Amino acid sequence: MNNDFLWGGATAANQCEGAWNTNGRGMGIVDVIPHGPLRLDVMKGLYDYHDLPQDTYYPGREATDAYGHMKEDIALFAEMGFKCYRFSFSWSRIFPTGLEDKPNEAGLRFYEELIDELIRYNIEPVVTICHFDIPLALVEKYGSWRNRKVIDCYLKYCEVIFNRFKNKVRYWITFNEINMLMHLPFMGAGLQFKEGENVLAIQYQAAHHELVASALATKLAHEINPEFKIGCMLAAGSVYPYSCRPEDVWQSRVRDRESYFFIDIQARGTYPSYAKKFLEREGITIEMDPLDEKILKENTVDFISLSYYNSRCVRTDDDQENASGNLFASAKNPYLQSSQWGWPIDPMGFRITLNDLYDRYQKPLFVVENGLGAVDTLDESGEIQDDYRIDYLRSHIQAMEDAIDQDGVKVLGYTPWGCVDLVSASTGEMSKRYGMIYVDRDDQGHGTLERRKKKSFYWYQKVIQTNGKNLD
Ligand code: BGP
Repeated sequence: MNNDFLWGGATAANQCEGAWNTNGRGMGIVDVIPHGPLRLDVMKGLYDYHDLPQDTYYPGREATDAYGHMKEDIALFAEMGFKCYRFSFSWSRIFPTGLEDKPNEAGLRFYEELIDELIRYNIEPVVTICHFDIPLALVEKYGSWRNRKVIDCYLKYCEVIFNRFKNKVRYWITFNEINMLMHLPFMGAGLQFKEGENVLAIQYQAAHHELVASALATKLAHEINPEFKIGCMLAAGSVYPYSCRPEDVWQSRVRDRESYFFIDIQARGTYPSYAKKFLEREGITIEMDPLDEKILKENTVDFISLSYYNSRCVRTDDDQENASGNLFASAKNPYLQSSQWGWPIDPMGFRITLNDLYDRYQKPLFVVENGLGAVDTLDESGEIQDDYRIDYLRSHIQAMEDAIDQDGVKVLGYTPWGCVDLVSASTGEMSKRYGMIYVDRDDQGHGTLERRKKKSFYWYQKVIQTNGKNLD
């Protein structure tokens, strides 16, 4: 492991910040994503949030109040020894509707204080510009990313933050899990669909707009500060064939390409041939401006960031797919145990995924999410003995180290997800916890918000101290 390896942790504004109507923040999509049975359909863009019942609980609005606990949380990260911290800006805190000419100074000041606090502890900020986040006004006015005009709104936002934090932030990620747009289109990209619309065509058009926005942001970033490092971000996890039946093997490639599609464009700069053929077969024509192809070609990313929770698996002899409880369709892999939420646990899959991505792109990788969502309970003395989480992290860090040391994969850093407990993106629950720091809050929004160190806190502290050598 290099000495400059960036050990840290990751969060995102939409799931931890709260303070949804504080200091001029406008509404964002997270503020209308409910807890409960309608959540999934809202996140898929199939249920209109305007129709939600009056008494709906929206867990993202207050979340874990990372806004109000900013200094306290960062002090704990520093105590764990973080070298970096990945977090996201809330777009609507800076441009409340996305349409203003001038940013909301109070919003910018909050992030400035946060960044200054990190720098004070020598923690490198890693900023996600858009993590499942868009001002709600842009959804209402333009239908979000389906409209090309949103590219300009995004660039205006980028210009402001790049200039403001020009000398303080080096690592930027343009869109979190850009491929989530295909799975949870409202949560991922603010897309909603009306009956009879061609959903796939809208998704690919919106994806094109995000890809052009990402490339233009990369261009702008490099103009403002050539030292900036700009990354894309993939919800990764290689797809295994269930058997060596050639059909299974082929289908696993097809599935992988559904995700690679995005990164192929962001890292290599052109629409891949398989995607052109696929769109042609589906009768989808993406509307492009004459300069789009040139923009994509000339402005590829500097690094590839990814989340890895599990591998996926595909079989062609059985329709009973998606048995894994995950958002990505997957057959159940009989060789793997699963988490309490049915997500397979596969550290070797992590090594495979890192190798697959590095072989394909030959650009540095940055693992910006990994971890185990689990229920934590306080014992009689108020301690949280989360050995299950330590086991998960240990085996995954080992797999990453194997990829680096044995296979020569270049990895810039590792930031486990939800280092301080936060609201789950898929379920809206607090009980699905990832953190090394416990937050006292439950699924209904009750609790003191008090922070408490778990056993994994001390374990990870030692991992960082020894630069990943001591994983015991
Ligand atoms: C990724 C997201 C995160 C995060 C994580 C864990 O998809 O980028 O925002 O939430 O997954 O998923 P969940 O919260 O659904 O357990």
